[in-house]
Amino acid sequence: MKRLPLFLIVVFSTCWAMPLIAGHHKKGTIDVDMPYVRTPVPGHSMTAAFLTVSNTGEQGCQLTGASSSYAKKIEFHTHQHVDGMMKMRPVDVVEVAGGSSVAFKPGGLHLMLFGVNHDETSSTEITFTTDKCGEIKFSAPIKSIKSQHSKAMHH
Ligand SMILES: [Cu+2]
Repeated sequence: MKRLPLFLIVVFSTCWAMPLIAGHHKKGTIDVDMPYVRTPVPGHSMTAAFLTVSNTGEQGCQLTGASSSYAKKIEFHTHQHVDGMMKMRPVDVVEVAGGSSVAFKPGGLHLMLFGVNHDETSSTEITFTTDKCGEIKFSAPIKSIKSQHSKAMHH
């Protein structure tokens, strides 16, 4: 029996370790906390997702895009007052400075999901692409706002 070339052994051991790394929310210096996707209003194919992105490293990172099997397209949006009205504006990149965090929350910065895949109903995986921090994959539950409100009222 021939010995395997060294590079093949390296490739195999890297593949073996991949699921362990992918199962964790943390990649490089970027952490994703409390992600969730708002259940779309019946009959609508658009919705929003919210989460907090933290950068525990010293170097700043830019989020350059987001994708998911749950949506055909995902954009970064922010809310702005324009002529006394709240309007959503697309944002190309989201800067997360070293040692800081950025909140995507209702009424502020959010992920806008277009062309929702109604087959996925309980959770989905979202991937961020970044300039210097690699790809960040995380799982987000799909939740209705109603259930959140009733939870909040118990407090
Ligand atoms: Cu929006």
